[in-house]
Amino acid sequence: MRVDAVTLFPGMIDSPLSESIVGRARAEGFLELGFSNPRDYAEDRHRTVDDKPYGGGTGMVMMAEPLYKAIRKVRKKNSFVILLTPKGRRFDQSLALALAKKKHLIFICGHYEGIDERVTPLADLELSIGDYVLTGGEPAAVAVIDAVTRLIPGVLKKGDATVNETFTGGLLEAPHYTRPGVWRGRKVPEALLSGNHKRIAEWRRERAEELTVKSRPDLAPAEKKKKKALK
Ligand code: 6GU
Repeated sequence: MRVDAVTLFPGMIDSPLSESIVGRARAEGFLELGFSNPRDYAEDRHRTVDDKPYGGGTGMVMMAEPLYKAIRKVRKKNSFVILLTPKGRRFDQSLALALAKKKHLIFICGHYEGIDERVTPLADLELSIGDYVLTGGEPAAVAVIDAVTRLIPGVLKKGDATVNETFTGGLLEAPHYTRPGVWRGRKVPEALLSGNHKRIAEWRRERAEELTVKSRPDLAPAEKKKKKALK
């Protein structure tokens, strides 16, 4: 997959996505990540990319033309253009799965108070990563690119590593343990040491349901919630 980020601060995206699994996915060619900087398309000698908002108010607004030219530089026929903004649709795992099927993603990262509204029709999707405000779209681009890259076939070592994970099955994942069997007096749950695959699967299912009801009741199936509420 090809991904281009339109950003004034490419280092905020390039650096975190050079580490770990995504860094390896880039080195192995699963992900090709490029950048287009609106600053390179500024038209005055100060290379200005932002200006005061019409109608007054605090903060600066990213100007349409440098942003437009930076997008035009990387946009192709098959590009899917995503504008990162706290006003967008909330990102989730089902959206990550859909985006992982695309050939080319372009992420537009707004900064300052926002971008000139006339650029927004260039986007196929306006996307937010949650109900809080970041200084800019870059950390959101990192989160979305990370979540999408690990779903590209071949990126994760085990082909089925994403099948049973948190959110894919609609439940949070059961807890994990590794050696030692007793750590500072705390034991690994008996079921996991039993070697009985059916018992282990049942234990994981029960813990997943319990955890989901407790930490994310909004994700829990209705009948589980009712049962819990009556107990
Ligand atoms: Cl995509 N951008 C900004 N600036 N803040 C956010 C966000 C995006 N998603 C959540 N908060």
